[in-house]
Amino acid sequence: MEASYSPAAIERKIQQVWDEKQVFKAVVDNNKEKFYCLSMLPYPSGALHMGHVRNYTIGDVISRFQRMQGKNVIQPIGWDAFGMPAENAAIQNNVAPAKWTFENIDYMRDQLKLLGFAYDWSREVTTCKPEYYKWEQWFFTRLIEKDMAYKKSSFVNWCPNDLTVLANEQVHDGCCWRCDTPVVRKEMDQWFVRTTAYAEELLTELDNLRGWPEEVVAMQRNWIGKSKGVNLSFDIKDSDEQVEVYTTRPDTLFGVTYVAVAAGHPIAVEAAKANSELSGFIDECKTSTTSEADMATMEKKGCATGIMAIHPLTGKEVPVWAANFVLMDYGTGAVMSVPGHDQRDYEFAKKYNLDITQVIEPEQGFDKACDLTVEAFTEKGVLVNSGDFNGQSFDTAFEAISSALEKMGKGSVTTNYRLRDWGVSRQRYWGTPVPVVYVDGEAKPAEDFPIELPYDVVFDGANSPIKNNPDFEQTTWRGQPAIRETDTFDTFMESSWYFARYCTPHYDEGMLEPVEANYWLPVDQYIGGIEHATMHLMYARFFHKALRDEGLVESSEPFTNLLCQGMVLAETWYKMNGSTRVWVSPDDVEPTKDDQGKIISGVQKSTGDALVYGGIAKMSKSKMNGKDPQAAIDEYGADTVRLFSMFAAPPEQTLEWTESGVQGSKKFLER
Ligand code: ANZ
Repeated sequence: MEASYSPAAIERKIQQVWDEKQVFKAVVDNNKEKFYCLSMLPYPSGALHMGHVRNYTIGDVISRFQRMQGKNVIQPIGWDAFGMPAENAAIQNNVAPAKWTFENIDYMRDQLKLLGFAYDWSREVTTCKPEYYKWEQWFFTRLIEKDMAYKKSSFVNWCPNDLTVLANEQVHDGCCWRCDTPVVRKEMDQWFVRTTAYAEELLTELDNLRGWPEEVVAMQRNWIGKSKGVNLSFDIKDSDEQVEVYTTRPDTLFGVTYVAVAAGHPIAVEAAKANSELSGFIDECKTSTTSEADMATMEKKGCATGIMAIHPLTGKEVPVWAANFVLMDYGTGAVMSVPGHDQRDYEFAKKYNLDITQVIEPEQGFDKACDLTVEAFTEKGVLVNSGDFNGQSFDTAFEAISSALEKMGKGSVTTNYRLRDWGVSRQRYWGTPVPVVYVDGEAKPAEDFPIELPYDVVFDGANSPIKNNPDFEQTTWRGQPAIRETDTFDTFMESSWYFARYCTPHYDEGMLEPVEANYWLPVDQYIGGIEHATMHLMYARFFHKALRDEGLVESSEPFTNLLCQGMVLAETWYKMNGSTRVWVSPDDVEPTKDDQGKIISGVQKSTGDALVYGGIAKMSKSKMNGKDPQAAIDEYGADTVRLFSMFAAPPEQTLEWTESGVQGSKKFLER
């Protein structure tokens, strides 16, 4: 018999009774209104942090409230269990990623139970298990068959430290989001999912997401980046060829003084064959990063191609340059450069001594000065130096110039999206194997699922143990010898449909059982961090539409209401060691405050050293200011921790963790 009556022991006992009676087991009940409450699933990194505790407490409170309203509530939880930290831990500590992951899950599941969350544990989903990912593999082969997934060679962001490809979104200031290593460009074969096929629907349905924070909707809108412009072509002098450019400012056409093409553009590549300076420049561009954010700020560089283009309206000749700020995979990979009215073109023209012509003048009464000796004038205004179009406004000129071009067969109005197809190949081991085999080098969608990732592996440095491994690679396809794809999926694939699988977690005849899936979906309340505003939430919306078009779900959007909880903050303290800051845990500080309660200074309890107060910041390992939920539970009990996370701040706002606040919550409960 257990002799201890500690709060933790009591909570464990309660949870055990709940589990046995399956108190929170959600079943389809057509007599009741359903409510699907979901917190974003955790990555099993080792232990819960306060951000988890806050998110899950919010979800638990909402679920409880909805249950009290008489609704049939589903509140599931699971594990986003593939991903690189498991591999890095494996390399460092010599333990297989599977073992590391499953141990972490066991530990964190206990922590969740200790916190008393009313989950339906019978629906627990673990994404690294074949019974989960085999359906993702099956679905991917369906996408291939529908031409919604394809393979192509492309320049990718490559992290030389993690030995893997990164999505554009995973490159921050030219560096890897995980390890901060400068990212390089590399040409590789990659699998892509055609997210762009849904660009327009992803955009228009944002208008119906009234239960989402406006900020997230705006971020998604920018991410999709729809623009209306004109594709128009310049003839190439002494040739039958043309160069096509994409512009959103056809009104500035008379101000074009050069054409700039991406370093990878066929025109540049062709011209480089007889031009060593140009080929050197192209090589240089191949290795430097080109995330779109960097493009705006990096030093503009270029090289003349020696080719002349002919202006479609004036007939004047303008030089063609290869330039590092032109993206190969946006628009047509070429731009008409208008240095008078585009700042990038301006900087480039100044650097290489190219002409700058004014063709737009501020409208009367407009208060921004136009001085082309200082910078480009980028506002819309009235046309000048533009022949028959002088005096026209932006809208009139857009119409008039594009229809003039159209009549000549030299241009047409088009729509462009910034959204790119989603590159899903990763070169690491701990992920879902891409379900493709090669027969005589030709890619074929796999036919038997799952294609299992071997759990028992030995690591040799950072290289994936399934690469160059005959046991994994060699297989057959319809009786013929075949070679398996050894890339794995980006882990965002698993988190793009888990919310649907929770509805029918053990169904084995298909990816989803339609009656149950359609009863619960869409999720009524989704809760997660704002950092997922673009990637995860965009991919999940895309996936849901793809599931719909496969006939698996009826709804078009996965999440009706979205709550982005604020970050959990805490005080930071440090001392100086030479010129570096050494951060000290707030638990180890004796602060001195003035009579208003404002912190003036502090002393480190363990050493007696004087400390500097560093202000309030997001809890993080690097600043040593994270409060371990386990320690808080041991000290105050789970109820106090839950109460404090709900009452110290509204859910959307930041929450400052203070010991005095927590003690207040405890006193309240005791009373
Ligand atoms: C001439 C021009 C004049 C432009 C001007 C802007 C201002 P959004 O709105 O984001 O779609 N552009 C087109 N393709 C490009 C590429 N592959 N790489 C880099 N830049 C590219 O941006 C469209 C504008 O971005 C286009 O309009 C083009 O520059 C540039 F006063 O054309 B513009």
